[in-house]
Amino acid sequence: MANRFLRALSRSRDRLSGALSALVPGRRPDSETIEELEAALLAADVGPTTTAALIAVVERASDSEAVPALAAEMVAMLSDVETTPPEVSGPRVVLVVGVNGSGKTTSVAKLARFHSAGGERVLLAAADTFRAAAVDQLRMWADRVGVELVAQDDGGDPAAVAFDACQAGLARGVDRILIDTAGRLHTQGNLMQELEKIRRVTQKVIPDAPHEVLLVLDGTTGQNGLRQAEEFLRSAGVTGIILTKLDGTARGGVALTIARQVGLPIHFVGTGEGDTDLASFDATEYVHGLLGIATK
Ligand SMILES: Nc1nc2c(ncn2[C@@H]2O[C@H](COP(=O)(O)OP(=O)(O)OP(=O)(O)O)[C@@H](O)[C@H]2O)c(=O)[nH]1
Ligand SMILES: [Mg+2]
Repeated sequence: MANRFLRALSRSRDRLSGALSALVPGRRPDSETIEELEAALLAADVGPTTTAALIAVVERASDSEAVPALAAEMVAMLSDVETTPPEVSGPRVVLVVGVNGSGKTTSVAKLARFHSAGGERVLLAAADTFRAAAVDQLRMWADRVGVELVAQDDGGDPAAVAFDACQAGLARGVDRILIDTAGRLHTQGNLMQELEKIRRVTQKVIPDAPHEVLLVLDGTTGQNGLRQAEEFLRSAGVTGIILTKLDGTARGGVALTIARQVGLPIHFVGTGEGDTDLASFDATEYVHGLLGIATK
């Protein structure tokens, strides 16, 4: 199967390729080669601590093993934090959160398409009531993808929309309820409380909801995005990441730092603006795409 991350990671791969080609099998990497690799990893947005850990592995590797050792360590870092979403008997409630413009609404549409294609009945909740246009945007996607939508005419209160959506989803027997929320910064206390309120009202209908809280992280924001992830993890109980906009940036290395430093699993990667531009995460495939290793 073709590597699904290949196109989205092309610029990241370009950034690493020079340094990787200097790691020749049968020759111990000299200090210049190591320095070049270190600079390339940092430039691809692998953070300093994670880069140091990777360099240590390359330095310890035997002459013929530098690239495979680097790849194996990267895969291990990403796999360490992998989790399987909990088993759910009724509708699975997924809350989608993140800062403004990170790609939440588009990701909700992509997830709707992905899970409908997998045979699920999906319902969207338009709980971004901050802007009138946000509801229209989600409605457009719901129509295009062919899934149900719960919204309130006048926008309404986000928690009320989430509540309605859970009730409707339960009554209709849907498999998955995806709640789109307004963009917010972790520093906006009132908006973070609003998320908490959304959680609470979903629990009134479905006691163990939300089953997943997905943080949509814009892959082009680099190390800045990591702070966001840490803060959202603390205050919004994030369970996993959707890493968007990797196409068109050379910062694909950030995935490693998210895993190692923030400790959150990446569930999906956004690879473009269309509703099919979503790839479920696979550590080996991702690393092979990043390092330009052919996937068998
Ligand atoms: N290239 C690319 N663009 C993306 C991706 N995901 C989202 N976008 C674009 O990013 C822009 C913002 O996307 P939205 O889904 O509206 O972001 P949002 O987080 O819902 O924004 P707010 O609701 O305003 O906070 C749009 O132009 C999307 O097409 C992606 O994976 N790749
Ligand atoms: Mg939105």
